[in-house]
Amino acid sequence: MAGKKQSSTNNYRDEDIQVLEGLVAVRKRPGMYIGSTGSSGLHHLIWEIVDNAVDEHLAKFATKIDVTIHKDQSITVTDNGRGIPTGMHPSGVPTIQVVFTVLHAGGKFGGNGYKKSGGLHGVGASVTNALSEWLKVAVHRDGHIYEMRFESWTERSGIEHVGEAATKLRKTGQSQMTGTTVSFLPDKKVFGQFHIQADTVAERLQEIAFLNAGLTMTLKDERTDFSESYSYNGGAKEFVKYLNEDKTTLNDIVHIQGEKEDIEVEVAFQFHDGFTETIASFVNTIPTRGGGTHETGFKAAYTRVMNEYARRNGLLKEKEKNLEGSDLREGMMCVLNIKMGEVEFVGQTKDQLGSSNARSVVDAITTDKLTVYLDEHPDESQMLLKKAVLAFKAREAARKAREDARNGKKGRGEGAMLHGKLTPAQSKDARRNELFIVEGDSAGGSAKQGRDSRVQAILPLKGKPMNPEKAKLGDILKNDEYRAIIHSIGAGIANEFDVEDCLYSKIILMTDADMDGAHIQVLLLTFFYRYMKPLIDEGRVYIAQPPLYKINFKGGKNAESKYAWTEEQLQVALKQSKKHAEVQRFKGLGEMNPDQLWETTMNPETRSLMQVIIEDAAKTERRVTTLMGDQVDPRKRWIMDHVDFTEVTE
Ligand code: 1YM
Repeated sequence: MAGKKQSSTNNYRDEDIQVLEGLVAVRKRPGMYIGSTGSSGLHHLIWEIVDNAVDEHLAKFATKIDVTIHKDQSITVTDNGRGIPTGMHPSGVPTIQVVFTVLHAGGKFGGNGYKKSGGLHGVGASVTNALSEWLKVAVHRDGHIYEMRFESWTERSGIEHVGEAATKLRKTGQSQMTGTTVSFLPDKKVFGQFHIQADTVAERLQEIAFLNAGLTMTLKDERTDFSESYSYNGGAKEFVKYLNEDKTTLNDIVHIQGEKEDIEVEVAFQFHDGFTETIASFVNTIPTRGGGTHETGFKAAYTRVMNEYARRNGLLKEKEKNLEGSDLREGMMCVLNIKMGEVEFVGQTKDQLGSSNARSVVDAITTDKLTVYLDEHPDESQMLLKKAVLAFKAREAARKAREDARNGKKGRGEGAMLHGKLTPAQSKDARRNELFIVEGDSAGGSAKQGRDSRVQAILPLKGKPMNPEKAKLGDILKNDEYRAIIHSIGAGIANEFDVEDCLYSKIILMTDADMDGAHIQVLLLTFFYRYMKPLIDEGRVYIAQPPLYKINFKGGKNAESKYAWTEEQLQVALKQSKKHAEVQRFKGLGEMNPDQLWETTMNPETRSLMQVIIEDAAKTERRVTTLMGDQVDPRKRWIMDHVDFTEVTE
């Protein structure tokens, strides 16, 4: 037995060392664990802790989660669940210590209450600890209060200590309540001078509340005295109502709920008079922006059930083709939330549900419930089907007109739209071709001369396009700039848009690096989002990254110049050269000659492009409406919250 004791002591040491290495790794490469050390990564620290509290709700124990942002920007998250177990872990340290110092520990060894957790997705509370100056836990459980504190610090010799236990697990009082409180201060050494954004937190808490009927989420910001509480009994249904708030809706919200094979499914959807299809999907309250098996199951069932209904009721003749999913879902606002155990995420960014049983379960439940719903609501069903038939016909007609135009036949007036603005690429290969939409004629001129004419097409725009969020489709079709874009892309617009017909693999927005350029970008992105969304969904929209500075080195015969895209690059370039340098801040693309524009911004070998993606469907939909729509108050509030007016810009 002595031998055994010896070895268990050794194990404890081994384990301890491993633990330290784990957290040091997080410090060394935070991006690997939280994506970035910018604002998104900073807020990730909060999500990790909140996720554990939400898991405790999913395990059916917690009903309330409170988040407080303190004046010093430390954060406190409290839940009223069972409290993290306060016993010893087999490795010889308290379980609480393992939860906060071992990577991926969340929910792995706590027993069976944790079935429907997002645990595997979140990298765990230990990451929050690793990137905090300090973190403390208080657990109310079994009549006692237990506390423990962790700290990160650097010895004078330079040795780093990351998220180490700074106290033992101590009993500090008595309590008849149960629950967990975690407080932490994000480390400035990691995040610099950071700012916790109250409304980013509020939005996520509200989203969680929508997705978990019966869970109350509260937020208190002690910096501003803001406080809010979110609690919804309608779940996904209320979420859809909220998302469609400013829209003209066409039907009552359809709400589908069911459980099968231990997977809970909740879907709510409602149609509006726009064309955009928004499916905000979640697994255990975690957004799955890449979609996945649950979305596939829903879409397949929806398409099948609607077509079957149409045939049963004579709305589709025997000879007619089935209606396509995209036609049926035009203008659909949908929230899909499932709760399941052993979640499997796939895809490069792990934001896609891979679990195959989710597909069949969501399909089966949607099929059952939707069939009943359609039979009970014949008027609505007919209206939705007629709408899809119209969408289908419009798309087919538009496609035929485009084909005719391309084959030299005259479309109905469409051929006249081909004006001299676009400089096309020589190649007709859509898989290789790129379209540059360029701000201003002078930059357009440089781009034309500098481009690779085989595969790069240039479309210069004059001035600012109109705000598509405030315009009607009719106005857009009359607008010269938008007409030129629609025609150049060649795939129609709105409900007639068909990404298959798009003539380019990449649509690249190239604007000046100033306020006007940024504004044009936002207007064009709104246009693509509202009227050609499949282009964004397929990852075909990009933003060019022209350099911000040109550094002209003087002296001697061989005067040379360099470019810098960031302030840091500029400083490095200046330090590296001993020659006298003159820094020029680029005011616009037009200041570059064709060769320079090619080299810095257009050459696929040397350029860098920013790909436009939709991270969170619900959030994007809300943001576009707030920032681009016609209501002024919500926009003002957002701007006051997000824009730092002390920053001096030229
Ligand atoms: C404010 C953050 O972390 N709550 C929380 C965490 C746990 C439990 C309850 C819990 C889980 C289990 C059993 C179980 C966690 N426990 C663990 C582990 N709120 C917050 N509330 N009893 C309590 O998994 O069966 C990790 S998280 F692993 F220790 F069980």
